[in-house]
Amino acid sequence: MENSYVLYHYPLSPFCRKVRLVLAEKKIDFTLREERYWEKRVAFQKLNPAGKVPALRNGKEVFADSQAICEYLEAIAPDDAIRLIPEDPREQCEMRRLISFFDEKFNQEVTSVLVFERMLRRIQQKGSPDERRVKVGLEQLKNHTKYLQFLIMHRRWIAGDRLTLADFTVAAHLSCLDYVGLINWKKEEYAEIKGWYYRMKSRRAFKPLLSDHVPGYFPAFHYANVDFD
Ligand SMILES: N[C@@H](CCC(=O)N[C@@H](CS)C(=O)NCC(=O)O)C(=O)O
Repeated sequence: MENSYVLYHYPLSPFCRKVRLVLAEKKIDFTLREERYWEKRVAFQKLNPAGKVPALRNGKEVFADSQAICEYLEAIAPDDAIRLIPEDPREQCEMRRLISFFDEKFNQEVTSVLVFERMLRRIQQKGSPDERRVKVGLEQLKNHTKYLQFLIMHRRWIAGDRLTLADFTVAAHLSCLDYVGLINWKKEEYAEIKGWYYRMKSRRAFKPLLSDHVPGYFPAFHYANVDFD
């Protein structure tokens, strides 16, 4: 496939991580361009009027919004590429329900709060962490973990019997939280989730994410180790 894809991203954005994973799973070459979206660079605002990452550029064409990008990639990838959207409408519906649950509710209550308070606040020079927000975010993480545990106990993958975009969505969120050291894999509540995350983390497409390094913020000690030690 003709390829000059450039992904405008920020390393600890779960939405960008999802797209990076899907591009790699589909073996589509791309280059990464880090975008500090909060600086509101004029050229980037022109590229994506929503001002958000990820945005995927191919020459003059620009694709934005992680879910729209992933669906586009599913449609244009060669026939022998891995399929990540089920054909069955019921399975599709369940996959999309879970993607929107994690990209909206989980992100709003957990990922965006904790990643901002633990890291982005300082990078964006917005003062020291608001510990009250951290506490609420951690409490919400506990509640959502119960639901994730429930899902994993009843199905092989997040949305059912097969690997779908929903798995990459959830793995992208968890990997951000894991980078900032907010997941204690030794806790009982992660027992089943850990097995699933191990399967995700062991995939070749995941490797580049495990080498991410935000200057000045080392990832949690176990972050890059597939076996969590
Ligand atoms: N629904 C969008 C959400 C993307 C998003 O909110 N990205 C954040 C970074 S994690 C962003 O760029 N925020 C900038 C803003 O809201 O102005 C997607 O799935 O791509």
